[in-house]
Amino acid sequence: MKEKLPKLPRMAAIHDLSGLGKCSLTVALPIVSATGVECCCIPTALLSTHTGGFTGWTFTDLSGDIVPIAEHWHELGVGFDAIYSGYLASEAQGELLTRAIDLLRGDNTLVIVDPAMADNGKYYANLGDGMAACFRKLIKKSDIITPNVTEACFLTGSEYRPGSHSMEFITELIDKLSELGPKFVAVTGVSLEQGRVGIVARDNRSGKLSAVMNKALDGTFHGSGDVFASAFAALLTRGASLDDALRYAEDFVTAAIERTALHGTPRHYGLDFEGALGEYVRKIEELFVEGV
Ligand code: PXL
Repeated sequence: MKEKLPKLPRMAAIHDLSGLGKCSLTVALPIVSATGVECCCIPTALLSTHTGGFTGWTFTDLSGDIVPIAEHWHELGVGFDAIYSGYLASEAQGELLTRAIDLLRGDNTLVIVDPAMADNGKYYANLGDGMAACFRKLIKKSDIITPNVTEACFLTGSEYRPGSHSMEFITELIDKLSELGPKFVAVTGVSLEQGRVGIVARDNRSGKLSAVMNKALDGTFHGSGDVFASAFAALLTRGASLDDALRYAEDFVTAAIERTALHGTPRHYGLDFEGALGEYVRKIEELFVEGV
């Protein structure tokens, strides 16, 4: 038994809890924990399923709890190394999240905003341009954003283009997104050539552009963005470099997509990441000298 371990990194994860159809908290909690980061949850809504590909879902709005939970944690004096948010159940939640971030953020807290609202050129059910406006405000509070190509277009008022994408188009999107203030922009679902898909990212402090690509499978896998963003956010919180976090999160999401296809799982049920967690955890051990 070791005598001492370094402090466990701590993240506040502010997302909805959709009971079936893996996304949001049902993805963030297991992946963030497996990455060796404490995951403190603020559930923003409770749904029976997510809203993509299902009908008749139940919905309970938990907006009224967001700020009181953050206030309680603030009063307890608990520090957070990261705050990670995604899908918003209403436009009004943008303002509540801004208040929660203000309450929980310290000098060195990383704020990761995944503006989960759209894919394949379309907003998710019941969402529209108002949500893009709401995320534009929230992004002003963030250090890191992880939009997919559709979300990047909606946030910047650009016309959506399906792949293959030119690097020029993607860097233009990154330029416009950077005007909103984040230090690091990672655009997901980018296909620079047929048959390959991945992430193009830029560190705005150094100007360094990185691209991480893997083999693409046909069609859309629901929840891929949430699996990527959860692993990426957690790796950064654990202290990984941006390049390492991109590579390990992208490889993990690719392995999870392959397993989903092999299982024949309906696409709207989300990614079968469970069986890919073991290898992910073993691989990231190479990155961190100290255990958790
Ligand atoms: O994965 C994004 C997401 C999160 N939460 C809910 C959703 C969606 C996408 O459809 O409906 C409730």
